[in-house]
Amino acid sequence: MSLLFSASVMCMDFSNLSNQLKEIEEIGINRLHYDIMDGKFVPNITLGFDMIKDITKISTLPIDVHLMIENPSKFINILKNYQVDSITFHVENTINEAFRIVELIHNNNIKAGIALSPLTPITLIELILGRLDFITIMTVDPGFAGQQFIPETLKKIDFLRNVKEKNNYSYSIMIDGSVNLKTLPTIMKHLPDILILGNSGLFGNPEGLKATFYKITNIPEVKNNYGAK
Ligand code: S6P
Ligand code: MG
Repeated sequence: MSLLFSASVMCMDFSNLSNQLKEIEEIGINRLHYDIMDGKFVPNITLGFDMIKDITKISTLPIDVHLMIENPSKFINILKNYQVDSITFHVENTINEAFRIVELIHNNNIKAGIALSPLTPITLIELILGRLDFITIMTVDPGFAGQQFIPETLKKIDFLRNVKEKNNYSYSIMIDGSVNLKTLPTIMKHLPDILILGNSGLFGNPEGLKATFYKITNIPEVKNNYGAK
């Protein structure tokens, strides 16, 4: 297994965005995590669509969009014009159209993912798992950076790994929310595929991005899997 890291754009320092984008690529971060919130599905508003264009001028990393909005299907037709690698939407407000949305995303040659808020049971998406490229297990309630980790969510990873193995599915399991030096030894017991680093794990650390990421990748449980082929 080869563990990947994704950096949360909403947690970056916007006064220094282009340097931070370059630096995270240099230090070995593998992907960019781009949160879009509308103040309705979650009580916060974050990044808009247009900034993706500017980011792709600076960064070569694949961009994963995480939609935390009402009516996500309405926006796939906008996002298809941006160079994003994947679009993830939440199942909690799309239960009657999840298959349709996945198809719409795939028809635009974009990878499709579903995110689950902490309290959403993993069995809710069992029937659609074979069609997904990514599943995001939220380990905090969606909406804000810097929240407290919810360890009960980690058992969802075990379920997903089992189903994936049994059925030969190809999705990657992403962990989003409070991934940091303190929580990683516990998270790594469940062997996720992609870890999203935000405020608590990377950008909020005064030691700087390089030193912080070095520490993260040297946690023994991480070191054994990071970069492994
Ligand atoms: C939260 C959002 C996340 C955050 C990231 C924050 O709703 O989906 O992607 O950007 O998780 O990281 P942290 O470590 O500060 O919780
Ligand atoms: Mg997110």
